[in-house]
Amino acid sequence: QSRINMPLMERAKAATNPLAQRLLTLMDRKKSNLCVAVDTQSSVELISMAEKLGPYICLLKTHIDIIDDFSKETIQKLKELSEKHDFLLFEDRKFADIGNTVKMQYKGGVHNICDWAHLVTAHPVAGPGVLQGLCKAGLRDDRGCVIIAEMSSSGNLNTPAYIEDSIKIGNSFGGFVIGYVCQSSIDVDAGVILFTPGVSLDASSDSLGQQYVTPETAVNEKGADVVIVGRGITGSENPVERAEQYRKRCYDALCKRFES
Ligand code: BMP
Repeated sequence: QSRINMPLMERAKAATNPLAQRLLTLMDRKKSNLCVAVDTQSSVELISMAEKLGPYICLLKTHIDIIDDFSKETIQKLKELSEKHDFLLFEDRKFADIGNTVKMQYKGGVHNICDWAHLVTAHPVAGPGVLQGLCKAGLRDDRGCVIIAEMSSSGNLNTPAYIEDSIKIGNSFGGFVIGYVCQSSIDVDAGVILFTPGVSLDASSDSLGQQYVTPETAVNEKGADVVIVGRGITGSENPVERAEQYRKRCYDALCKRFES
């Protein structure tokens, strides 16, 4: 049995990374492989979405540096809601610099990301140093990284060789890297998690290069375990209803894949 058709709890048992185990178990418990991307500049809106959508998601993805009215209270509330509604916090910081710089970006500044974000993203373009740097700042059981192997945007520079090398780098940091952001069903161990953004039921693209597929295409053809949805939920008239619709479509597709 491979990652593709193994049930979540079997994969949790196969996972060597404690945070990957925790996320796979949480997905099974909540019947959700939906990560919502709340890309808003208002902390009030961010907290309100986290409160409303919390019951339907396994992960809340933030871009904390776009918040205009950021304060420590924003983080305090996010932490409280993460516990109340049983989801993990995923800061999409896309660290991409030399190790020494990302170490400071991870644990310093006003955002102090490693204090609160269970997961962060990193581009491996600078080489393994980016992960060495992040590990220096925050290697503990409830902190992990998702490597961006392949982007959803048109014209991206992620060649097959780049994707393959990204996975080699990620695999050599198995204690910290829990999976990959990608657009294809790359060959990874059963305990490793694939995350796929660029999913919408309404649009096939936006005006700035984003490309969308349906939840079913993401899970079945692109091998997604976790589906990342932003504006398809947050930009709709009824985000709660929409989140439940996406949750169900994404999770049903995943369960069908186990049975295949
Ligand atoms: P939306 O569904 O509104 O297009 O948002 C997608 C989210 O996923 C954004 O927060 C974006 O930064 C992120 N993302 C992406 O769209 N493609 C990638 O390849 C990697 C990402 O992190």
